[in-house]
Amino acid sequence: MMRIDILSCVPSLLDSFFAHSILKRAQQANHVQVVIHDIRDYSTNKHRTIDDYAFGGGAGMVLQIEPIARCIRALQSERTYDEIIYLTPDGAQMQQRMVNQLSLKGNLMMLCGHYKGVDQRVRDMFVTKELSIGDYVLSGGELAAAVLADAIIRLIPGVLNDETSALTDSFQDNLLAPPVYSRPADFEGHKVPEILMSGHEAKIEEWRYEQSLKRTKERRPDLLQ
Ligand code: 6GU
Repeated sequence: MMRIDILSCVPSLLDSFFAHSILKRAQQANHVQVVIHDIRDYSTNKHRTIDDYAFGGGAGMVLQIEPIARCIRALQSERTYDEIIYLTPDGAQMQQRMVNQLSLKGNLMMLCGHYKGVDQRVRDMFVTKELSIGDYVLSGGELAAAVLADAIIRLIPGVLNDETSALTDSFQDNLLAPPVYSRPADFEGHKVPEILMSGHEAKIEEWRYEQSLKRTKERRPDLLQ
């Protein structure tokens, strides 16, 4: 079973996300265990503080190394981690290829940054991979960790109902997904393409491939390079 430990100073942001839908079912079916840790629990002072001013001055607080190191080491005493991932806007942008690779791992740790970030020594000493979800700044790494965990967990065999559906995702083969339709066949004069109701499987596959190619050329020509 895959295990994902997420370290955060705002763990309540993550709790409800993993308590729902596919992610809840994946955990109930023992495909994955997601454990969220409150970094504040590893503070040693009575006010449970975990941040301090930056050396050298400047605006913004820095997450200190001590509580984070204590938390990471406590977890490492229980299991060996394949990757310790720091979610940060200056990391490499997440791509499906990376997500595919991570979905094959056993134990992953994800560290969510906040404020001005974590003390650089956390990154130097513990972190093995730094990832961003895009070129915009969030107030914390929690949403990015949730995005990454969701993208990974849905790839674990057995997690999706239709076991083949992850294979036909946009990006899985550098093509965007084709349009899909359901009933009614005619909504206020807007009709479903005839071919999809022909029952001709090979023709339908060909049509879907053509539509994928057309969409990709129009919307994401960069994927075809
Ligand atoms: Cl991983 N963290 C934050 N704070 N902002 C981001 C991000 C991560 N990825 C994009 N923006």
